[in-house]
Amino acid sequence: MTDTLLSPLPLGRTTLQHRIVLAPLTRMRANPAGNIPGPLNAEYYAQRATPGGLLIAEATPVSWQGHGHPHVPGIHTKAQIAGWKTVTDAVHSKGGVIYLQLWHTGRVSHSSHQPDRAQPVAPSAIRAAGKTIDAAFQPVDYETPRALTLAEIPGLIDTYRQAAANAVAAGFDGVEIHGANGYLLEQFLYSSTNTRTDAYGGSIENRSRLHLEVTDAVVAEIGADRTGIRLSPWGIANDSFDADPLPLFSHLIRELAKRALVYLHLIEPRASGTGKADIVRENQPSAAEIFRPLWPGVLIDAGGFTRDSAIEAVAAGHADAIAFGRHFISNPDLVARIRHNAPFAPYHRATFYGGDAAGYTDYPALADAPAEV
Ligand code: 8OZ
Repeated sequence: MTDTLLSPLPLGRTTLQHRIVLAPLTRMRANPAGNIPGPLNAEYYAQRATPGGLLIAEATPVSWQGHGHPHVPGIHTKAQIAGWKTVTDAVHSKGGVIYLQLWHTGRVSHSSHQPDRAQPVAPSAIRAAGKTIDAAFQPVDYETPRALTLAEIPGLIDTYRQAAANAVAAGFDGVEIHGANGYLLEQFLYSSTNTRTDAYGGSIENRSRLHLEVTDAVVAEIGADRTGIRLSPWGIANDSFDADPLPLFSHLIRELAKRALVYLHLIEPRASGTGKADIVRENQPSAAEIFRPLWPGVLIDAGGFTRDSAIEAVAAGHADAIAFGRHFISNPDLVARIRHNAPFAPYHRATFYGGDAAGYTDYPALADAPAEV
């Protein structure tokens, strides 16, 4: 039988009942006192949970140093673990499966988010172009980061290992390493942000090293069958750029394939960087189609999918599952809408980041939608 978007998919220690995935989405609605998830976050994720459906919870810093945005939940304190436990319990009570995305923002942080207002860290002291937001949601220029010393790298890797252990303690079914979108790991990977001359810079092997060492540490802690990774080949988010992505990602994905991870999650180049705007880059290669032959395991694909293109991508075998972001924000019952071919409700970009229930938990499901007149 041909695989379809609504057919089951074995994934690590569980079997998904369909292949529609909630993409990891930054929403900046944790309690800012301690960056702790709470009841509103539990309600949001539970609204999107379905029996055997995979939710990938938002990018979550592995340490205080990893933070780079206001009101983002962490996974490095006891209170955060307890907060996340209420989220995973709410999702599990609806039969859902939930992974946590492990994050370090690197150079695209800002000193206002750092302990003791320290300089953000990065592979090299190269500032990102453009602006970010400070702890008060005000626009500020990026700062020049401090290059991490070689001696700091084992400790950095250990923060990912500890965060994975914390995620499991918080009830997550697994973790996804955020290796994409111009954050710390991708800063190591890309030639434009990594000019190091040690074992973590220069050759493709060296620039891929941190991704692989972080992966190995997480796998050793919680198992390859609970460890996924997200990559954005040809990505341009957060002023990221690589001179020659094809050999770079071919090497990295071949190496990751040896680790038999639970999944590889790709962001299509056509949608890279669209978290912050409705831009679609046309005429880009399809990452899933290019890298599928290198990846024997489960492949999740993301980036501007519609119902039809998601059905097609799975039926054609380009991907095993499809992650939806923006449409899952405004359609808590996205899975039911896809099942019944019901229209998607439009999303409101102004309420993506920060705020309260408005634009977060108040999008109605179809059954609660006001009747058409
Ligand atoms: C939008 C705003 C802030 C962060 C990503 C975690 O791009 C993010 C993010 C997106 O992966």
